[in-house]
Amino acid sequence: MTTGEGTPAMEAESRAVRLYRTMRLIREFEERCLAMSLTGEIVGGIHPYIGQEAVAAGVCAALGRDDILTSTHRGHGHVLAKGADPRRTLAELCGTTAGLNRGRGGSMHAADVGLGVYGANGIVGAGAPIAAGAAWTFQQRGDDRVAVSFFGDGALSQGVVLESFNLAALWQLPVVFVCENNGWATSLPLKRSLAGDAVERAAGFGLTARAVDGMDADATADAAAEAVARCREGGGPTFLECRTYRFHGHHSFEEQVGLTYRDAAEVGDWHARDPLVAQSARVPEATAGAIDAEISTLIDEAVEFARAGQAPEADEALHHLYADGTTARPGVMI
Ligand SMILES: Cc1ncc(C[n+]2csc(CCOP(=O)(O)OP(=O)(O)O)c2C)c(N)n1
Repeated sequence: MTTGEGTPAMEAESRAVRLYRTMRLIREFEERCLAMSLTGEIVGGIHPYIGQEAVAAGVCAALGRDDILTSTHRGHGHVLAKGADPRRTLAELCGTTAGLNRGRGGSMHAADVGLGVYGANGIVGAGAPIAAGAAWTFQQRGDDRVAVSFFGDGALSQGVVLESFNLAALWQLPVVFVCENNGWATSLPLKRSLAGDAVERAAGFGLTARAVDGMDADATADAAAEAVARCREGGGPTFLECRTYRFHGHHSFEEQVGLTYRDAAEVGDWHARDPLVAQSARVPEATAGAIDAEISTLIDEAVEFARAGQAPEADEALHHLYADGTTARPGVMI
């Protein structure tokens, strides 16, 4: 459990400690996933979130259990920060029936609806209208729940994202759009894909909009808390441009291919601002050490759990595609 609401013992912990635990969990999870994708245990590889942990941790620290989020192809960090079980998340990535989605979703479509994780998503920008739709439902029902949509800078010119901005502003929906601007969409730098400025673009739709240091978990958590409070008070949507960086390639296989589109000095500059190192400096050394040991054990257990899983049966491939009782095609009952 790593969201804003936790056990009584966790409530007593400082926000700095909780942020560090979430970030350490994501970092270690992703490092193991990288290794497991290179050995083929995770088929198809992953999009590593390493370097961006402060965004998922900071934003999810502002959310309660009933709030929801939509995620991206680089989604493990969001899923874990909202409180998903690392064992079942890793099992999902390994395609086993013990996974969050019985192994049907994999890395890019891991979801845990009960926790408000309305899915990682392989389609760039596709989570924005889902989050806006959820926010519309909350508004119609008079709930004070909030929806968050995470997406990358590459989604900033996706039509469906801009349409979501428009309706969110028009209807004052309780949604927070979190753009994780890591400067690159695969190998395309943002300066070659975005006309104008991201914050000004969102403000042009009538959204409250601001840039945030996405390498600083505290700053991100503060900005998210303010945005979420505004939503709950009926003050409408917010756009946060979280400036961050991915430390690894776009995809785990990129390093095997050895692509070199990013300048070594640029990569080095961002590494020097490692958000996990910055956050560890904000918690007592002994506490950080204890969390590191706790997470290491947790991830060992997750790896063991995932490795022990079974692949789904081939003749069940069409199961769980539709709600119970719906017919996929004549004669095939799901
Ligand atoms: C609609 C759509 N177009 C293109 C792609 C191919 N694609 C996958 S990831 C990606 C780059 C996304 O960049 P960004 O949104 O900045 O996220 P990041 O990878 O930096 O986290 C692209 C173009 C896709 N998955 N969906």
